[in-house]
Amino acid sequence: MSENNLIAISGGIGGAKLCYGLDQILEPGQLRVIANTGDDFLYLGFYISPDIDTLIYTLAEVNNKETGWGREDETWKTHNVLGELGADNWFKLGDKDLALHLHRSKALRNGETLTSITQDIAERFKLKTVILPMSDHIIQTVVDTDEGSMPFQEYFVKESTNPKVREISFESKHPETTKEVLEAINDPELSGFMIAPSNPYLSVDPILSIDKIKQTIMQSNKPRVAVSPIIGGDSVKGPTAKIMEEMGLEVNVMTIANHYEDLIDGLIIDNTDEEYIQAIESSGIKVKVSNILMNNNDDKTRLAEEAIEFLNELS
Ligand code: GDP
Ligand code: FO1
Repeated sequence: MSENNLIAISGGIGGAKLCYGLDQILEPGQLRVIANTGDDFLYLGFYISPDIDTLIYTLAEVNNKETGWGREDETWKTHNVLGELGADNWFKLGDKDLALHLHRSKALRNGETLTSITQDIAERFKLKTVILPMSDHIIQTVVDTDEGSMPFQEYFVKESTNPKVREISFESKHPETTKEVLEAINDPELSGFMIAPSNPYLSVDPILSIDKIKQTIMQSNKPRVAVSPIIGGDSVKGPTAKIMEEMGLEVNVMTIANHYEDLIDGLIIDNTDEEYIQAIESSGIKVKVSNILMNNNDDKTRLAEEAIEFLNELS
């Protein structure tokens, strides 16, 4: 695997599974993940960056395997006391997790960038993969629903994704990326791009909403492959399928192919979705069929190996 230098574009839970597999088989520094920060928000005065943290905890193997977010062996003393005090505790911060938020928030207040404090935290967790926030500025995913417009975490956690989604937008005074992201995309040694199986609308689109990221990727002559987050007409976890229905989209891999049509050269779909091969290939996207459900670490490394092989075939 020494010749592979990859960029993965990822949200948190689903995307982190593939990133874990890639991280396991690549050499240190060969994987750079451009991470979604559209979910970031200020909560109890702290800066929370859930997808970056999910990626760090997952790659460091300290993540909570049941929820997909937060840390394993967590305690909830602060969360419980916040409840007793009548303070906000709808967004559950474990005690260990909270230490990270305290540390990062102080660094940001002292003028550090999100990119540099993320790099510092990743090094403390001994990661061999580089996690690059999509931006050092606030770019807020806003969900317009039948119950009004709300920031992402209010929709996702406070309202438990119950409101019906009408539109998703990304609000920012500075919709800019970082020099680190652009350098990574323009690296002459780069082998290609992998779009991880994250929620396309809520986790990948915020990254692609930054014009300079999308344009620079489109100008690159390196191959681009996505792994479908939809299997057999449903999402594996989370509200992807529900949101697709609410936005009037058919819940299948063809819709995922159409969504990424101008961006990707190849799409990896599940064995159960073989019937879509022809239709997707006629839209100009090459298809690889595999078992893309990642139930354990072996699944993650096997799928990562297959995705790299596919990327190399397309280069
Ligand atoms: P994020 O979008 O990666 O931040 O995490 P979410 O939990 O919001 O979305 C998870 C997405 O990943 C959903 O669309 C899931 O269907 C998808 N996903 C989760 N686990 C797997 C998996 O094992 N295989 C595939 N192909 N997709 C997955
Ligand atoms: N997701 C929830 O559904 N409920 C929570 O209370 C919650 C807390 C939380 C704390 C830290 C963190 O890094 C993530 C957390 N998440 C929680 C997940 C978060 O909402 C993510 O943005 C989503 O999983 C989408 O990627």
